[in-house]
Amino acid sequence: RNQSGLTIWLTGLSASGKSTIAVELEHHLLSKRGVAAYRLDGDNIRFGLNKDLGFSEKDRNENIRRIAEVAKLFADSASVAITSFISPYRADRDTARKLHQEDGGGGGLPFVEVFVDVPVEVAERRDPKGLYKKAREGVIKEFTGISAPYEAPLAPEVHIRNHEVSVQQAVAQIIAYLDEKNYL
Ligand code: GGZ
Repeated sequence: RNQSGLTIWLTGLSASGKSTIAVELEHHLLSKRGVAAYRLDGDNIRFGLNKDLGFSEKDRNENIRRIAEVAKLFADSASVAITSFISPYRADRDTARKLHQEDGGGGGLPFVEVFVDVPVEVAERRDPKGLYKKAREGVIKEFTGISAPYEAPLAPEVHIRNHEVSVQQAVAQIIAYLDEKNYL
């Protein structure tokens, strides 16, 4: 098995299903493969390390920069880091990728970008937390997909059309890629 770990970077709109996939993927890696996996998400990052940050473009840039650094530490410790953040800016995701792949003498760490793709109409119809509604009403400003940009990945390692598949199928798609690359 790849001794140096890797980062699986989920990106997609609010309510696209990133967290659900991340939870199932982590569980699969731990229970079926015996691989140490650790999830970074809003609950353990935005309420802790990044509680000083909001949702302006500048704060999102910094949010993603710090998350990339932390994910790299987990990957470097031979864990599979699974991040689930909107990460709406292509440049930020590319910086996260470079941070992993640049060779610090050890050949770099694999960075697997997973686009959790649902049309914004689908995410807005789901609206599990009522955030899209608040964004439409102007109560929440700069809401991704409504009043702030989401720059879709151009060449993600894995592209999940998440309104068309089950969570098990989504996880299987990611695992198939990891197996193909011999990352596990
Ligand atoms: C987007 C927002 C916003 C704004 C609060 N725009 O569905 P959720 O609730 O649980 O996930 C969203 C989460 C996004 O945080 P991230 O750290 O993933 O964003 S980023 O990568 O862009 O830094 C949503 C909630 O926070 N939320 N305000 N304005 N999502």
